[in-house]
Amino acid sequence: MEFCNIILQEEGRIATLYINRPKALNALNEDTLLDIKAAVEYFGGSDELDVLIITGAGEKSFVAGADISFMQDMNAIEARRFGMLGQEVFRLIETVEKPVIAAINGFCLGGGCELAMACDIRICSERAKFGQPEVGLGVTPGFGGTQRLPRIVAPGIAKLLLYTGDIIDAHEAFRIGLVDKVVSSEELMDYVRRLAMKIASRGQVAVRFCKVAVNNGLQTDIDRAMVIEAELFGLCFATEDQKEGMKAFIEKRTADFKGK
Ligand code: DAK
Repeated sequence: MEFCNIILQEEGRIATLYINRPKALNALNEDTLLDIKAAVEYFGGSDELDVLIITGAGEKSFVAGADISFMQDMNAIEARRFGMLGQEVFRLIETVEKPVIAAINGFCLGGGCELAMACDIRICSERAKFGQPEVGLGVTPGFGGTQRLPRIVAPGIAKLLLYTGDIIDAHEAFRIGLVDKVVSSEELMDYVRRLAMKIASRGQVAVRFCKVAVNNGLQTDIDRAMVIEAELFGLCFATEDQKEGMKAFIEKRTADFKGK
């Protein structure tokens, strides 16, 4: 596939998407969002790929935000369209029925933090910095930040970050629950690849159903959420993976899942 501003690498059943505009600290313009959209659609539709890792090319940045130069002279209609494109792409990441892991290697600001929040799991290096600095530019976050941040961290902490635009370090991001693990810069990609491979070694129908159950269950009340879980749990018993997983346990061997 041809992309302008990303690199998509495949290794076994893992795909790694590098946002690749290091000169602009990987800031997101329209072309980059369209590249990400095409790559996620490809990943979602591929029978060969189980887990997607999203990271930033270069040493310094995951994504330093939406591209300020690109947005600067937009009128209201253009800004609305750009906001809706970002929302659509990030919602696609959130709803694609396969795990997506953010490997956050540096600046994770504005649209970058919003991209990371759309991923299922966030692992960062000790060098990572997080924030929603949009109010300092006279705008609100536009790619879902006002909605996902208070769903991930406590609402008061989300408002603290949104109202001040303050930048926090990796350990503070971990403390408030914005990231799930902090590792050294040198370790980051190895750690995330090992995590992706571990997830890919499990029954993939079940992994995907877990994503659906968590995401859909969080959108509704607990009684309806339990029904969602029960239906997906039941459906697992229509898969070869369930037969193989339980047979392998009884036979004291490692399961050989086929994702069917
Ligand atoms: N956009 C465009 N270029 C950027 C950029 C960005 N977000 N961030 C960095 N760059 C560029 C810099 O302009 C510089 O380019 P040159 O001058 O070399 O050509 C290059 O990357 C290196 O940056 P610095 O020289 O500034 O590097 P430093 O190490 O000194 O500083 C920094 C790193 C990350 C602290 C600093 O670059 C910075 O503050 N960047 C901006 C961070 C930021 O404010 N991010 C939030 C962006 S706003 C909406 C839609 C979307 C959004 C909102 C509304 N609607 C449609 C309603 C989303 C908004 C955002 O994400």
